[in-house]
Amino acid sequence: MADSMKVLVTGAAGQIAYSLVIAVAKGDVFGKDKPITLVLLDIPPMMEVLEGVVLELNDCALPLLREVIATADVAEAFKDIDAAMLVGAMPRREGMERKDLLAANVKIFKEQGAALDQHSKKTVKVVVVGNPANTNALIASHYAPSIPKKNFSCLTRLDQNRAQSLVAHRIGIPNSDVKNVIIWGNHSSTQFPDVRHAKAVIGGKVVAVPDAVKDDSYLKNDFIKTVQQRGAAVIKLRKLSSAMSAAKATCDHMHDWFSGTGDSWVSMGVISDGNSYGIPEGLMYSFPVKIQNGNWQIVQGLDINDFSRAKMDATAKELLEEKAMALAACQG
Ligand code: NAX
Repeated sequence: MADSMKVLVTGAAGQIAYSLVIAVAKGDVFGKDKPITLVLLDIPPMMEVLEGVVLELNDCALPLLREVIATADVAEAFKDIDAAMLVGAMPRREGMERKDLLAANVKIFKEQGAALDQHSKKTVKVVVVGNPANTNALIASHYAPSIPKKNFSCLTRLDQNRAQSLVAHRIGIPNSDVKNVIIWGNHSSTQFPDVRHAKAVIGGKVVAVPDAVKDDSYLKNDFIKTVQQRGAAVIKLRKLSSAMSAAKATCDHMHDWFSGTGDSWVSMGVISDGNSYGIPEGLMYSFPVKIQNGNWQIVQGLDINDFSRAKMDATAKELLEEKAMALAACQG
């Protein structure tokens, strides 16, 4: 439909998508005045489940939802889209090694990168949620050379939201009164959640988060570990991985990319330019970014101490290894 925004969600029969598609279709992401055409992609064995999701979406009678296209055809799914939320991925099975998981996903994101290149608008904005999210996003971008690298990103907003909520609870203030929490690096257990530059609003005054928390040992140890291991903690209790919170974070990520961040920063996995914080060029690395008119810029000039340096380098090293493994798998 000509006046609507065309949004693709992959892995659309899965659990994250179940919370995500309703939020997109309700206007929570692209605005309450923006009609939406929703494209839902999954694999052929999931088409029946996907048809059920379509019935439910129709049954919501949503004012902004103009059309729903459910398909297992990659070319059809990527045609003329304005935004892509790439959630579908091959899950890690028992006994599977990291490199096998990477190789299986590289195949998916190579195909989807080529489909973006061939069928999507050149202005499309892409967020990869499916794991390993950073490297999957890198591969999709690699196989879509006609689309600017700045249009590709991966989700670390869930990690940011987890970190923000943890410190807000610790200080005893609303989540909205904590700003500028940073996630550096990979969406994996090597990520570095950093609150050194974050601000809290307490009694109307803006205070540095470390001064508000007053417990450096907690911030350097338990806090970091809790954020790094939060996904595993949810799986242990729910017997399923984070879905509602992952969908909410995906909405936050896309909302801010399209609408801007004002004076604060958010964290996004984006392509490293080689000139920011000593991170090698060409990695899909999570940085603090400011967004204006749909364009993100890495926040520059933050002071990095030895503790942070070591953590930022460790997660970059893991991403370099993943990148090498993924590119090798592409040749195979
Ligand atoms: P589900 O297993 O519920 O759903 C995944 C869906 O993707 C399935 O319906 C499956 O058929 C589909 N799929 C598989 N291959 C596909 C392909 N080639 N094209 C289209 N669809 C395909 O998983 P869910 O809980 O929804 O999680 C989805 C992904 O998000 C996983 O890779 C998961 O690890 C990742 N996560 C990433 C997070 C992040 O912060 N970046 C956090 C949450 C989540 O763990």
